[in-house]
Amino acid sequence: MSEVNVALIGYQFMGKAHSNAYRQVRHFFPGKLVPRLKVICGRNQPALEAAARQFGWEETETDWRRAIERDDIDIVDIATPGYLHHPMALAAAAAGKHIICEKPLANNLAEAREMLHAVKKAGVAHMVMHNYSKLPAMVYLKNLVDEGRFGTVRHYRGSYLQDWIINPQFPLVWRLVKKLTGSGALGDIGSHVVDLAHFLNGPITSVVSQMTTFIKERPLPGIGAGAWGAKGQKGKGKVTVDDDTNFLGQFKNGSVGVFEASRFCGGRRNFNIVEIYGSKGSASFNLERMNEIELYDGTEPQSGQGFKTVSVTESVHPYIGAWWPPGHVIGYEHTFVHAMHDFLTAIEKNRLPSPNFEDAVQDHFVMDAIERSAKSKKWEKVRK
Ligand code: SOE
Repeated sequence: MSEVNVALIGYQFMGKAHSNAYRQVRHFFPGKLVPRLKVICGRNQPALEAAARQFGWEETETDWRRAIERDDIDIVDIATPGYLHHPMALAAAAAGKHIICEKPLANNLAEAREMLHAVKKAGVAHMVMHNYSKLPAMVYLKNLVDEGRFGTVRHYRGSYLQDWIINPQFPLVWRLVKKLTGSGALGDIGSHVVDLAHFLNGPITSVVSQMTTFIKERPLPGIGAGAWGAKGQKGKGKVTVDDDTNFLGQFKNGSVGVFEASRFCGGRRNFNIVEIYGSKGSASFNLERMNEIELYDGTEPQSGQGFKTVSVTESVHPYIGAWWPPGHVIGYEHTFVHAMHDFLTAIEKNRLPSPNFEDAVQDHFVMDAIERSAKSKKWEKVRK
């Protein structure tokens, strides 16, 4: 076994999820490379030190460039707001580090392309944390699609609905400011929708879309607004991204797609659903019931037809054998453990992890077309 030293940049929601994954991965998925939680980076020293103690990081660093340039660092993990992904990935690639980057890869297509070019030139491993393709149910579904279980796919549905900013008094956090996040619902949750669609049903070739901002301005957050110079300011600021994005898509395989990404669907806390309808059968998945998938077999005798619920908790299901006996369910955080396992295995075997920056650029091609269509009000081709 050998250790790989990690520098994690970011200590909030994703910093917590990634830290947990590094600590858990080798307890459940034995492997040669063992991640060492070497240094965690952030701007606020007291909060950073508290996070280091809570998550078990050896050191803290408030200058992310210094962390990236350390000779003893092997992996740089970017878990920051989107506007920092591009400069951090370019610096990490130039320093020859393997890179994990939170989704969406970048704030726009041009940045994403530069990041892909940089990691290819550096010859380092690279993965984008589209963690939902690491769900046992999603890998199981992909296997069924690839085996032809559903026949010719005709109709694909992908919806990711949340409701955390329905209240107009919710402050203007970085995810609502274009220069910090690139786009709103589209990049944050729509990127998951696109990535899963690509993973399960192949390339999307054209789209028509609508992008809506319901609440045009919000109270400035007293704290954390330093990133864009509003620190401590009172009053309101302009929302500059989409709250709700819907689009239709045409897949390369001839099937059609219906997609939604919204933060304004009350009661939907993390309602990420996938439905696939083919000539021989169908499937329906809901992240909020992530240990189950509904399957319909159209080849059964009519008297026995109907959706059945499969509990994706058997040892033969992807990743499950490392965890618990059948019926002992797993959770959201396990998807990050699976991702870290796959990333470390790819490095061990000197092959590209997935999903990687190339996959993420394919997602950005689609998101770029969605933004063009929202402006043109016409179908737009996904331009490579
Ligand atoms: C949005 O609130 C969010 O945190 C996304 O950014 C994550 O990618 C998703 O997994 C949960 O919801």
